Amino acid sequence: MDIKSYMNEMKGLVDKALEEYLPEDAEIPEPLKSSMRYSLFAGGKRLRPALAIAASDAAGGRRENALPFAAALEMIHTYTLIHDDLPSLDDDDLRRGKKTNHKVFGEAMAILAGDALQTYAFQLMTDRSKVDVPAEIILQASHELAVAIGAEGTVAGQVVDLESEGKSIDAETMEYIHARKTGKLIKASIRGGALLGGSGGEELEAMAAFGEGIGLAFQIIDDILDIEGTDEALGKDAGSDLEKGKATYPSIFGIEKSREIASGLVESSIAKLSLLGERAEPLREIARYFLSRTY
Ligand code: GRG
Repeated sequence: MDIKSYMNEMKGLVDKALEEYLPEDAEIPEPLKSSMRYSLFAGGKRLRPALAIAASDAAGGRRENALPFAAALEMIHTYTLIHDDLPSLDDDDLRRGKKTNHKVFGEAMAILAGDALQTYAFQLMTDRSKVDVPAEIILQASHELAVAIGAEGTVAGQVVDLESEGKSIDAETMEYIHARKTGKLIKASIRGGALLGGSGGEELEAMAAFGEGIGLAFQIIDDILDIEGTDEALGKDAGSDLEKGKATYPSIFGIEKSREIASGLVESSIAKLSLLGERAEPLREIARYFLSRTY
C-alpha cells in the first residue's frame, strides 16, 4: 500500500467533512468563525482523524459513522495548537506554515476560537443525527476523549511541561509530559475510531495498546524534528524546545538513541496488532510513516 496516497485520501475525506460541519456560512458570529476556520484549514496533516478512520476500518465499521468523530478530533487538536501558541504559553509566531491565530485575530479571539473549537467537537460527535451507532458507544468514545484531553490528560501534560521549563527533569517526568500532551489524544483517536467501528474485547485492547506505543513514538520524532528541521519544512518555529530549555528525548538520550527508541516502539506497537488481519494494514503503515515523516 502506498502510504502517501492513503494519507492524501484521508486528508481529502477529512477536509470535506470539516467543510460540511463548519461551513463558511455557519451561523457563528464574525470574527470568531473566521478565526476557527483559519487554523482548522491552515493545512494540518490530519493524522488523528486518519488514525480514527483507519481504526474504524480495521474494526469493519462504516466510514460515515467515524467521520464526525474524526473531524471532532481535528477540531480538538487545532484548539490545543491555537492555545499552545499564545503569548502566555509558547508565544509562537508560526504554525502550519502560517501566522499563528493570535497574530492574525488577536489574543482574545484566539482564546475564544480555541474554546469554541473544543466545544464544537463535542457538539458534533454527540449529534446522533449524524451517525448510525448505539448511543452508549457514542457516550463511551466521547467520555474517553474528554478524559484524554482534560485535567488528567493533555492539560495535565501542558501544566507539568510549563512548570518544568528551564529545570532539569528526569526521563520519568518527560514521559509523563509526552504521554499526556500528545499520547493520550492519539490513543483516544484510535480507541474512539475502533469503538465507533464496532470493536470490543481483545481487538479493542490491542488497538489501544498500539495507540499508546505509537503516541509516544510520534512525540519522540517530533522532538527530533524540532532539532533537525527548519521553520520552512516544519511550518512552525523550529528549535523552540532548546530555546525554552525543555527536556526532550534527544536532550536526554541524544538523537541516534531517540530514533532507535522510536523505531523500537513502532515495531512493538505493530506487533500488538497481530490478531487483526489485513484490515489493520493502514494502521500499521501510518505507524511506519511516523518514523519517516519530515514535518
Ligand atoms: C493548550 C491545553 C493545551 C494544550 C496544549 C498539544 C499541546 C498541548 C500543544 C501543542 C504543541 C505540541 C508540540 C504538542 C505536541 C503534539 C504535537 C506534536 C503537535 C503537532 O501535531 P501534528 O504534527 O501537527 O500532527 P499538524 O499541524 O500536522 O496537525
